[in-house]
Amino acid sequence: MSVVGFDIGNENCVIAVAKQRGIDVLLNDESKRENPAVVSFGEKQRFIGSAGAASATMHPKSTISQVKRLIGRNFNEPAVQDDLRLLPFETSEGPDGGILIHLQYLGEKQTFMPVQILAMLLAHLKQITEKNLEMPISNCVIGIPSYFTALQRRAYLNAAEIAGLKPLRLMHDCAAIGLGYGIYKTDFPNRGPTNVVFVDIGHSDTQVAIVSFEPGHMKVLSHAFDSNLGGRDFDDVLFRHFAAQFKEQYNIDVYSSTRASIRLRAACEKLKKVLSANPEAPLNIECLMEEKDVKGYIKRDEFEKLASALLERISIPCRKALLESGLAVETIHTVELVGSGSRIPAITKMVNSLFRKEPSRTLNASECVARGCAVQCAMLSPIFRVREYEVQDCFPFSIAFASDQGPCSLADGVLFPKGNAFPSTKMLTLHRNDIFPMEAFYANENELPSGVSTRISSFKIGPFRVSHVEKTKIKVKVQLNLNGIVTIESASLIDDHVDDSTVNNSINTQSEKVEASNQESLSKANGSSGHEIRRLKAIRRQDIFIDENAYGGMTQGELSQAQEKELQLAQQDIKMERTKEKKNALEAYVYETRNKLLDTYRSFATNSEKEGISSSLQQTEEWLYEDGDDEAEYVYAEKLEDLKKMVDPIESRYKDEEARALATRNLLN
Ligand code: ATP
Ligand code: K
Ligand code: MG
Repeated sequence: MSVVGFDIGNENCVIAVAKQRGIDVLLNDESKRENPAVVSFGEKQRFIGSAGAASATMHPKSTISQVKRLIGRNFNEPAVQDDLRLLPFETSEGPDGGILIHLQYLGEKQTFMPVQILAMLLAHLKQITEKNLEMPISNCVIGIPSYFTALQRRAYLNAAEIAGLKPLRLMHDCAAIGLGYGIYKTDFPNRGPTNVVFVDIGHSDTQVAIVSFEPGHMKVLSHAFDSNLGGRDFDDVLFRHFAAQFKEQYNIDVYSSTRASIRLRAACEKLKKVLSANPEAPLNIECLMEEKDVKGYIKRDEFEKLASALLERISIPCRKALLESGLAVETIHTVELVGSGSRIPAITKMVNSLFRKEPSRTLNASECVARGCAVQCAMLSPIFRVREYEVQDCFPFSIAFASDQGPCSLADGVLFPKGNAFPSTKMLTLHRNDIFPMEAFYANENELPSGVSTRISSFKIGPFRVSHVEKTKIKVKVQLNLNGIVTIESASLIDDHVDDSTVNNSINTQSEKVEASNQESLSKANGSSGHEIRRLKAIRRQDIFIDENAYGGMTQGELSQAQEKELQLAQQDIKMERTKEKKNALEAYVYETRNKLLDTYRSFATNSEKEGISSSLQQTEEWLYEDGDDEAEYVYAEKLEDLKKMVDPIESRYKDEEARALATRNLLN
C-alpha cells in the first residue's frame, strides 16, 4: 500500500512518499523534483510533465497548462475569461456552464474537459511514483487551495478516479504545510500555543494561514487568500514593461503575436528569477518578431516599483488572516514563507514589516505541500505507524442550508460558519409529512473568490409515508467531510406518535417498537400478559432516501466515458513508446553489427557475407532517417528480424568457436 502526497501546482507538481525513514520527494525521468503541470498533445502521443514542457513550443495550440485555474470553474467567470485570453489553446462553454478545451490530435478535433486534463497529469504523477516505488499505487493525499469550492473539490476527486487514484483526503495546502512543519518539530517554546503564519505564494495564487501548535496538536485558526495573485502577476508586470519598451524601441507589437508573447513572457519569468538574486538583469531575445533581436535591461529597484501594487495586494490576505485568527501581531511566533513565488526579496521585506518579524524559510518552499500531504496519507493509512498527532483544520466559507420553507436554521440557515473546524457533523430537525427539497450553498458571496457561484448541491428528501396528519419529525444529518465537501449523510423519520393500539402501524419499515419504560415496568409488576391494557409508545426510525444533485461537474456517464477515453489515450502513448523502443533497437542493432563486423565477427564471415550485410545496414540506416522515420512498431520489428536472419549464422559460428575455445582452455587447465 502506498503512502503518497501530491502537490498539484499551477506551474509545478511535486510527489512525496512516506518511507520508514521519513519523507522522500521523488525524481522524474529527468531527475527533477518538480514536474511541470503541462499536458502536450504531440503528433501521435501525449507528452506530460517535463516532456510536456519540452513539447510546448512545438505544439502551442495543443499544449494545456494552468489547468488548475480552469478546473471546476465556469466559462463565463470574469477571472476565467482573463486566464483564457492568455492561454493559446481553444476553449468554449460546456453544456453545464463549464469549460471545454478543443485541440487537434491524431488527425481529428478532440474535446476535453479540464478535469480530464488534470486526470492526465495525475496519471503521469502516478506513473512516476509507481516506477520509483516499483509497485502499483492508489492511496494518496492531494493538496488543494483552501479557496476551492465544492465544485472544484469534486472535480479533483473525479480526476483522481479517472487516473486510478484513491485520495484518502483532499487537504488544504496550508494545513499540509503546517502538518509537515509541526509533527516533527520539538523545539517549540513550551508555554502555551505557538502561533505560526504560513504565507504560500505560488504561480497564480497566494494563500495565508495562521496555525497554532501545541505538542501533539495543530489547529488552523484562519485561512485567507487571493486566488488571482502569484508569481505570474510579477511576470506580467515585466512583460508589459518590456512590451511597451520594445514597441517604442523596435516598433514591434508583441501583443499581436501569440508566439512572441509566449517567448517574451517566458523570458520575463527568467528575468524575474535573476532579479531575486541580483540587483539588475539583462533581457535578450533573438528574433522575437519581424526578425528583430531585442535587448533590454532592468534594475531590481525599478522592478519593485513596477510591482508595488502587487506587493500591496499580498498584504491584504496577510492582514485578513491575522484579523480572523483573533490574534494580536505580538503573539505571532514565526512567519514562514513558502511557495517559489515568494522568492522575490521585496516580498520578504513587505511581510517583515507587516508582521514585524523577519520571515523564516525553514521549510522547503517548493516541496512542503507534497511532504505534508504524504505525512497525512501516512496518518490515514492503516499500515503506517505515525506518532499521535491531531490536525484540526478550519473551513474558510460559511455553509448554509435552506428548504422549501426557507433557511434551515437561525442565522440565515448558516450551519457551518466560516472558520468552522472540519470534518464536522451537524443535525437538523425539520417537520414534514411529504417529500421535500433542500439546498446547500455558500452563505456569503464575499467570502468566495469573486465571480464564483455560491451553489453547492440540491437534495430531495423522500418520499416517505407518515402514519398521521401532524407533521413528523425528520432528522437530517449534515456532514462537512474530510475533503471539505458538504453533503447530507442521512435523513430519518422519527415517529414518536403515541399509539393507542398495540397493533403495528401498517408502514413497512425497520421500525423499532419501544415500549415506554414506565408502561413496561407497570405491566411486569401486574404480571399480566398486558396486551390489552398496555399502551405502547411507538418510536419509529425510518431511513429516508436522499437524492443528491450536485451543482455542475460530471455525471456518472461522463465519468465512465472519461475513464474509457483515458484508457485509449494511455494505450496510444504506450504504443508510441513501444514503437520508439523498437526503432531505437533497430538503430542500435545497425551500429552494433557494423562494429562487430570489423571486430568480433571479422574472421567468421566471408567477404561476400560482409558486403551483403554492410549494404543492408547502410540501407536500413538511410531508411531510418528518411521513409522509415515514422513507421509502425511491426515495421521496425520486421526490419530487425530481416537483419538478424543475415547476421545470425555468423553470430552462431562465432559463438561455436567461443565455446570450443573455452572447452579447450578448460581441458588444458
Ligand atoms: P500554485 O501554488 O499557484 O498552484 P505552484 O505551486 O506551481 O502554483 P510554485 O512552484 O510554488 O507554484 O511557484 C511558481 C512561481 O514561482 C512561478 O511564478 C515562478 O516564476 C516563481 N519563482 C520560481 N523561482 C523564483 C525565484 N527565484 N524568484 C522569484 N520567483 C520565482
Ligand atoms: K508546487
Ligand atoms: Mg503551490
